[in-house]
Amino acid sequence: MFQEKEQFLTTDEIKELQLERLKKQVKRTYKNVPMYRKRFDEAGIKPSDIKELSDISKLPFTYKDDLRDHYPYGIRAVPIERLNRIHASSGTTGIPTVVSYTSKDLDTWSNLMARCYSCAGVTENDLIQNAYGYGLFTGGLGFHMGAERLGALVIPTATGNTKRQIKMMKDMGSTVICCTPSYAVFLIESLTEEGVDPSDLKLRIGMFGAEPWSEETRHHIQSSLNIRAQDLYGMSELYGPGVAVECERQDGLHIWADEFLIETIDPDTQEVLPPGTRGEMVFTMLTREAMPLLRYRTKDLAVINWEKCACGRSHPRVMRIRGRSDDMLIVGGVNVFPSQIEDVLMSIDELGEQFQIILETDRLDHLNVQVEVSPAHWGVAEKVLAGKVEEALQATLTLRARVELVAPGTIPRTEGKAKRVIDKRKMI
Ligand code: DLL
Repeated sequence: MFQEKEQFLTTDEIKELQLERLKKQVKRTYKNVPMYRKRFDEAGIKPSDIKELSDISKLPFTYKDDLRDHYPYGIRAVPIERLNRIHASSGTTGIPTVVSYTSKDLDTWSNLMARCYSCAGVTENDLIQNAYGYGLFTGGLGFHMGAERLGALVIPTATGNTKRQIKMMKDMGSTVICCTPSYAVFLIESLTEEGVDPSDLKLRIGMFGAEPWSEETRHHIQSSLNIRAQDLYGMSELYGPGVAVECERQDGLHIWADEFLIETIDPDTQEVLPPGTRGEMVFTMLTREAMPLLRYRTKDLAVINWEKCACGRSHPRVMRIRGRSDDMLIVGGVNVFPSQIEDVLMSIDELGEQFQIILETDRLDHLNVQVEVSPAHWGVAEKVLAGKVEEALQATLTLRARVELVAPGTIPRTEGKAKRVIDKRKMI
């Protein structure tokens, strides 16, 4: 098992390491990052005020906008000459969020990703097909470095070219597939089209993340491919993939708490919430050299569970991520998460896996859900089916949705993160 000791640290050991590292990191950050020094000074805080873990609540938050304000090289505690790599994610504002790494950071990240594979049950004997995007996106290189660090064989197919993807999977005998859950769903469809029987493949584990996905989608992927579908969380600001992963119990994602200090807060009042309460995840990176983020506001909403897992690990678990506070749709005053709609749609057998949410407004907001019917049910009693879907959505969302059933294969597929929502209200 890779980094077995780190995977099985006890809660006391984790807390001790966290405090030691937090003190050091706060000192380094104050000394080397002008933005933090200014904020500490303005708030009248000194690094020596951090005496115990709960003192973290004295520190200022860091926001995505802080990274954009420091474009292009971002918040940095080392000179550019010491950087070894950058990644970037494109935002809606047009200014990319750039993140930077020293060679030690890349080493830490590789270890974290290798630990994730290992925790999910992947070993050095596996053949890992990596279908995440290589490039500025952290998915491709993150999964790649981790696979190499683990000592496995990595097949860097990257995104797209689904036919070649399937050919490699068959010919090489890939045992692990890494991609977004929405691409996995598309792969399943493509296997059927190509006439490939999943039982002829050697796949045994899938490592899926980069977007929210439902328990129903997990069942679909697991049963169609006959694999274990593991959830993995990360974001570019926190190295990339590798922050948290499910163990074989599939009962929450273990956050590697010796590297990431997690808090949950009420996004409106900014108050720190007790464990077990749903809130916005806020992360402090405990050892990152190049871009040491303190109390980074992720906007991802989740519940954290500090109870020891049945697998024996004590790293706290983030229970399935419902979505981001900025993904939440407000339709006629009602809060709706796209993942709630996904849950409902995926639980109805007659429907396919692809859907789109279209929001429109005249004076009132309208929630339209376009969903594909499964090939076996297309053209059969559609009115009855549409009524059934509308009723199921109303029961969960407490909101009326207009359902449009469409033919299998008509909603555009994506190779990376799925685009589920078209908000025409913003286009007026
Ligand atoms: O998506 C890094 C990554 C790559 C994670 C591959 C996992 C696999 P960003 O592009 O910066 O980085 O997007 C980060 O994606 O704040 C979440 O909202 C969402 N996200 C990532 N993983 C999950 C997950 C990568 N397992 C943003 N479940 C995050 C739900 C996820 N949402």
